[in-house]
Amino acid sequence: MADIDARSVARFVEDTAHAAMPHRLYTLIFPMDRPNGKVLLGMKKRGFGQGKLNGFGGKVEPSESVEQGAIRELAEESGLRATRVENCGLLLFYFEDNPVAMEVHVFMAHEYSGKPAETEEMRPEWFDIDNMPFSQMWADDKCWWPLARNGRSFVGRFWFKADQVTITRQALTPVDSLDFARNARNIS
Ligand code: 8OG
Repeated sequence: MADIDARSVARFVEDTAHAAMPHRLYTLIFPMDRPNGKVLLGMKKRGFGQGKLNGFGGKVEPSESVEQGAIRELAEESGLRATRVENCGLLLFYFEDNPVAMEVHVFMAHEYSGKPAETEEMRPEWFDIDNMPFSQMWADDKCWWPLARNGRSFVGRFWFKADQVTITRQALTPVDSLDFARNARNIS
């Protein structure tokens, strides 16, 4: 099926029925300032997730690796150039009115250059990693952020109603490593 990205790794963590769904690949990257306990979020000004605070990211292009996509989206949306990133999570989202699953590869940016700048898509702002604005974020974020914040890797699956707010089912698992995804995608 044209919609199934060959680099999808969802089949490693999904049951057969879900693995047969088309999956679209996305990235999500959080610039971290560990010494000051801060993370850079952006207010999404348009499109899917408009009005929410989130990390930076978007669709992975066919011509790039997942990691390259994360770095590109961060530069486009915030002006920061990431020089050291870490893949920390795999998130799968199923919306009741959408036959296509979202496969989101989550990264932390530990080193980067430049200053955050507002773009057409995002208004960046630093937040305290222990006082996150969850009421303005996607509903699943408060579930897995504590793992990400503590440097743990994770695989999460969330089933949303069409309202994009109500979670009807969820499964979140800390994992020792996401190497299975890296090896399968051959990202570096
Ligand atoms: O290209 P576009 O901006 O539409 O990509 C969607 C972005 O939103 C992408 O970075 C993945 C991210 N995203 C979801 N769902 C969720 C979610 O539930 N929580 C968070 N934090 N990000 C999400 O698509």
